[in-house]
Amino acid sequence: MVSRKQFITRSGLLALAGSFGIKAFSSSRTQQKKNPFSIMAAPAVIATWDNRKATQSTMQKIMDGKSALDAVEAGARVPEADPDDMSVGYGGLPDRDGNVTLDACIMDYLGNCGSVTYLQHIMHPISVARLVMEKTPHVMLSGRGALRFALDNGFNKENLLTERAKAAWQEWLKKNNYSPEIDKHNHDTIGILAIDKLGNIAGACTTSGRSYKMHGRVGDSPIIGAGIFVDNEVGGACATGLGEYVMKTLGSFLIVELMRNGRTPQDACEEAIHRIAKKINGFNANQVGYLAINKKGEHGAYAIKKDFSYALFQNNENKKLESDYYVR
Ligand code: SD4
Repeated sequence: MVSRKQFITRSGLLALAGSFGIKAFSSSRTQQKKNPFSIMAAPAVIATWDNRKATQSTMQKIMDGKSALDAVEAGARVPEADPDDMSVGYGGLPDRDGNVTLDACIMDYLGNCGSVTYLQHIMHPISVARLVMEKTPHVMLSGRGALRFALDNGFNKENLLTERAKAAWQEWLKKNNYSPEIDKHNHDTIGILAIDKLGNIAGACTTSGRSYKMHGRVGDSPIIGAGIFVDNEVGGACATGLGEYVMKTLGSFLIVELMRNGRTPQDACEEAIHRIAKKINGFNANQVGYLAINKKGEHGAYAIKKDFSYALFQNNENKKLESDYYVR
């Protein structure tokens, strides 16, 4: 029989254990934990195009002890605020009607994700995407709803169309030729992946999308599984280039699944480009570039065509590298 004293002591202990349990549970979304699948690769950051300023900021956050999620958000905010980056955020080239409409998404090591599409007037869509992830039961908010959510959460409404982007659009209007080639000259969309000190991985992607797109067009960048995908058991992948190709083949998800089945990041990126080549007629008229990183910190890069560059910050070095490609 349990005495009254024993009962009080036991139930007290149970209550104490319960409260720890609840605390551990409620903090699991916000507090960094080492994942059992983590192999503890050294921190690494990889980003599409020559986004070395972004990989620098991302690595700085990691070195300051921040999570991969905080780090990729900080990294993505760099080109978003840069008026000279004409594919992302402020200064991005508009749609064919002159509106700057932004797409972004973010994903953490627990599989939480958030996304905004067709967002206007907000300089940092990546931070809005993160709030969608953290403050709503949803993954994606679009257009006016996304804008209202951003304004309700303290973001400011701004004019994102710079004089330079406006002049480029007005020049384009003279010919009004709706087949802009995506190449190194007109594309800097940032897809960024990071592994933090705990070996956890996160990814982010942000863009103003295909320049002079149809009003309302949304690309791959805010689509989880297309623009980015992260699985902390395996690694992550991200995409840039013609979103329609990436969406039709769900490239980033495909790459992560290939890595799950034992393929190297390089091999997986190549296979995802081969899939585009096999499935999409006339695929070589446009560019797609993929990046991947696995939990060991090994990376891969592959593109349809020449001139896909990327930035890699690893082993204390922040480098610009050129990807191998399919069409010779
Ligand atoms: C899109 N994937 O909207 C984006 C464009 C891009 O560098 O990556 N540009 O289709």
